[in-house]
Amino acid sequence: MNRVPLEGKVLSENARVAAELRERFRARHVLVVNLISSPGSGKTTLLEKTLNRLPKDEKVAVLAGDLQTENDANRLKRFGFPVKQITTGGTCHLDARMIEKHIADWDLDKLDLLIIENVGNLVCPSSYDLGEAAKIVLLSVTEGEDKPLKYPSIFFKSELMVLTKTDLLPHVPFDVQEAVENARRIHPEMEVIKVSCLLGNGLHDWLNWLERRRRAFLVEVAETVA
Ligand SMILES: Nc1nc2c(ncn2[C@@H]2O[C@H](COP(=O)(O)OP(=O)(O)OP(=O)(O)O)[C@@H](O)[C@H]2O)c(=O)[nH]1
Ligand SMILES: [Mg+2]
Repeated sequence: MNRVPLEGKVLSENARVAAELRERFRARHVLVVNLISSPGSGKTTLLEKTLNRLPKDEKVAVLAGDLQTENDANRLKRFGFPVKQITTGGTCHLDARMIEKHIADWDLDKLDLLIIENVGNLVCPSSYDLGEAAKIVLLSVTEGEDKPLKYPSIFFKSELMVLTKTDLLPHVPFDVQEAVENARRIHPEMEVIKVSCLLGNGLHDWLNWLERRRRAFLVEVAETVA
């Protein structure tokens, strides 16, 4: 079988469903962000800290993707917001149909923010549009500052890079400036936030970014409607 045409078909079907989802999210004023990183960079930990700090009446929900286990959803459900796990079986990324299926019984009018934690992988998730407004890439300081150059697609498509685990900087030979320069060689407008979930550093900047991004999204939606 010829793999390329089949892959093209899958991606164009995904793009169609993602476009429908994007329209629905915009119509209901739900900002959707898609968190992508290699396994273990700290996506769920960042979300734990985020949910812990958000006001209890914040209209936020989370979809967490993994090949197996409900572990991440269980970690995140403790904060009282709607959370669902998507277990993909063997698939190394989430796709738009999975999102469509898992939000089917959620009332989007009751949400302002939907955070998707993608399957830990720097390659496959970058090809699958989920109808999100923004992709966010996480890079931890233990991964090496060359990763934006090695995995350019996800750095090119993300508007924000969250540099995680900065508390480990004294213990690893990681050059922050070089990592940021590499990310901006791939994507010159890349915004960067440095966080340590262990110490709490940078979480304020991250929460501010989410708030600013939501305001920009609402303006963008209003301008399209007008
Ligand atoms: N030192 C340090 N460790 C951290 C920090 N954030 C996360 N970790 C640790 O990194 C490991 C992986 O964190 P997770 O949040 O599960 O990572 P993830 O990206 O969600 O992993 P997957 O969902 O499996 O891809 C855990 O042992 C965390 O405790 C941090 O800021 N500093
Ligand atoms: Mg996780």
